[in-house]
Formats: sequence, C-alpha cells, structure tokens
Amino acid sequence: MVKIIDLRSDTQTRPTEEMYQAMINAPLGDEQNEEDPTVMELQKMAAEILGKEDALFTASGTMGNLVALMVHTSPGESVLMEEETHIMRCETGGLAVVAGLMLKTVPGELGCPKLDLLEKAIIGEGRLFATSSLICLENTHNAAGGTCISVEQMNAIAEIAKKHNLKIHVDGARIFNAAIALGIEPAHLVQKADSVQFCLSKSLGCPYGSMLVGTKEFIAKARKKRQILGGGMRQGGVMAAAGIIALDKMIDRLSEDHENARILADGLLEVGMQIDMRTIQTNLVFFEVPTHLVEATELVRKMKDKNVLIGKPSGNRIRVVTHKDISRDDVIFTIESLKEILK
Ligand code: TLP
Repeated sequence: MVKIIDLRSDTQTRPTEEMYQAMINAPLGDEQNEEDPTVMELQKMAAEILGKEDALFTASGTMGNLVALMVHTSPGESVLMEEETHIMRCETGGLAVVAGLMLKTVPGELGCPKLDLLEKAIIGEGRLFATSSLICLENTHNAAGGTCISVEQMNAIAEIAKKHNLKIHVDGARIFNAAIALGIEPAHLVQKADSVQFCLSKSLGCPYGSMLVGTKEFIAKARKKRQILGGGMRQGGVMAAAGIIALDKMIDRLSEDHENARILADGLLEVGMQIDMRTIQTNLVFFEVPTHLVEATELVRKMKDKNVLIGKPSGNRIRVVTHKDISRDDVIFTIESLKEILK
C-alpha cells in the first residue's frame, strides 16, 4: 500500500494499537449517569494533569470551548480574545448563535493579545453595555503558527482579569505542545486560568474528544450545558479508553513532532519558501509561497501527486503540521519532493 504523508493537520492520525486494545477492553457504563468508569478515570487524570479540581469529557474542542463560554458568561455579555483565535475564526460563530455573546477582538503579537489593547477593550458595567465577563486565550495559538503564551504573559493577563473581575478560559487544544516547548508542567502553565479545554484528537493521537477542566462547581455547570448541546454520552468509555492511553503515553513524545517541524521549516526555507522563524515553536509550520516559484494551489496539487498532503492555501500561505504518524523519514521525503518540484 502506498504511504500517504498527511501533513494537513495533527487531527489526521490513527489510534495506536494500544488504544485499539484499550477501547475493546474498556469497562463501560452510562456516562450521562456518571456510571462509566473509563470516562470517570479519564476525567480524573485530565483534572490532575492540569492541576484543576474536576474535568468533563466532550465531543470536540469546539464543544468544550462553547460549554466553557456558556458557563462563564450570560447572554448579552461580551467576551474578549485575540483577533485570529480559533473560537473567532473556525467555530461557526457558536458564541453568538448559541451563547448569545458579543465578541471583542484584540490585536496580538505571536498569538498573545497585546496587553494594553486588551485592557482598553474591556467593556464596563452600564445599562447600555454588553459588559465583558471573560477573556479567552489560545495556547498554542493555531493561526499565529503554533506559538506559545508563556507563564509570564499568563500572569500579566491574570492581573488584568482580576482588576476587572473577568474570568479566563484557555483554548488549549494543543496545551501539551505549549508546555513541552516552554519546558514547564502543564498545570503551572494554566494555573491562572479558570478553565481549560484541550483536545485528545489533535497531537495526542485519539480518534475523538476533548477535555474541559476547572473547579468542581464549574464542571457541574458545564455538565448541564453539555447536555443542552446534546453532548451527554452513553458508553463513552469506548472513546475515553484511547484518551487514557494518550495522557499516559503520548505527551512526552511531542518533542519529536517539534523537532520534525523545525527540520521541515529549515527545508522549506532552503527551497525558497518564506517563514517567520519566530513562529516555529511547536508542531505547526506556516509558510508563504513566493509566486515567482510556483502557485500555492499548484504546489498543493504537485505534492499530492507525490503522496504528500499539505494544507489548503489561504492566499499564498500554507500550513503543514507534524504529528505522531509523521516520521523523520517522512519529513525528509517531503523536503526532497519539494526540491524535485521546484528544480
Ligand atoms: N483545529 C483544527 C481544525 O480547525 C481544522 C486544525 O486542524 O487545526 N481550538 C483550536 C486551537 C483548534 O486548532 C481546533 C481545531 C479547535 C479548537 C476545535 O477542535 P475540534 O476540531 O475538536 O472541534
């Protein structure tokens, strides 16, 4: 069988053999009644790893983020975030459609909202106002290039949040990539956050699911909001079993993906692509295709002919992502393929 090298996203992974076995053998129960031992074990592990009291298994990152927004806010309020966040760009406007929230975006630097502008954007109390109640951060930040928000930045944002009585939610779809790249414990990185969503189905290799973590009170409320969205499960342990393996075995290996991303970025530079190297921090690589070399859509097509799938271009900008099913040899093959196409 021909190997397809799929660099479009770290969502394009297959479960490990151990995950399949765990899924087959998982003890099961009714998740909505909190009787599924496997889901409960996964939730306990997720809460512990992120240093929070409790956790909830959700269908997706989108659902986890939306549930968090619904718990932290009331309809008619506003939520602040950096202007290229995933919640703003790629979650179908759920915050407005379902949660009844107004969005205020703030320009950022490498994915972190600019602090002075963030504070200025806060809407205070008043009969006429969509008062701000929540700040959402994204760590790592997808559109900025998989960049990390540091503990120092988190602390500074927490100061602003405290001063204005706002909560902080972290869309940590790839929070473990951030922790590994920054060289700190995940719990330390999110200490100042009131809630965090992270994806099992991204870098960690699971077929399904996200975790939402926070206080016991927050998670009790989140469980009800998840039910509104139709996200209560029955024998959810089948899917949670893969998550347990992921938290046990798949976090430490993320540094391999980061190394592969750096090698890929160096190779892309070598063949003439343009990259802001400040953004090469984790497993995402965004590059600009100079039009004098090749048309971005043509490059995608030619790479596909070589069985290498790369992201759909946005203008001339293309994303490639390393993950557990991309080996060092795959990265080298990708660079060689680029060289052949561009020679
Ligand atoms: N990101 C996906 C999809 O948008 C295509 C990707 O390939 O990067 N937050 C962040 C930062 C994300 O990157 C994503 C998904 C989500 C939330 C949503 O997670 P899901 O797809 O599980 O709803």
